[in-house]
Amino acid sequence: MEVTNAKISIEAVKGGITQQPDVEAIVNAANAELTTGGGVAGAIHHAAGPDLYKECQDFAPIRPGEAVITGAHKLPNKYVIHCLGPVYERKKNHEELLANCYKNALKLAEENTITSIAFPAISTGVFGYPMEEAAEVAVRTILGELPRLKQVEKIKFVLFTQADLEIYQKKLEELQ
Ligand code: AR6
Repeated sequence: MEVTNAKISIEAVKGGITQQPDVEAIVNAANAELTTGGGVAGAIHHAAGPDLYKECQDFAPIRPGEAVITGAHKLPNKYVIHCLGPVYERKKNHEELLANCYKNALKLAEENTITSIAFPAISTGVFGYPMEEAAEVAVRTILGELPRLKQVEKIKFVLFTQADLEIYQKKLEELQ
């Protein structure tokens, strides 16, 4: 699945976030302390090695919706952009905070002249955000940011399961 808007391509793929050597930056679904954690964060820290944790400690803690950038160490990428997604709680501002993750990650990508970036489905694991709702926020926010992007040319959504991939593909078709 690929959506092309002028010179920016957006695609959804099935896979692991640490196995995306074709992008300059991968996004981490971090915790506030920027420690190893599980899920995406665990996989990223495991693959990057202990120096990533050391570099992260200068930036911690971060708040929900915030993003910080580090090197990627042993990963096949150049940068890791760490976002703290919101914990899903009904009637709270989780939607705005999740959108801020995508906006702030893209802002850092632009500031660092990054041309390609891969996002996992932030907040949809331990933080309990339903995949369907999270995909809507992710895709809508990214599409809304496209006119502001001058450096980024390629955006990938990396989903862990076929079911999650199909949800994203449907959203990309609906919202483009
Ligand atoms: N590659 C791509 N997607 C993955 C991978 C992977 N290697 N591993 C899991 N997913 P989560 P959150 C999917 O829990 O909800 C951590 O422990 C997973 O199926 O990683 O933002 C941190 O330390 C799910 O759809 O992130 C935080 O404390 C999605 O990625 C907390 O969990 C996100 O799952 C963050 O929770």
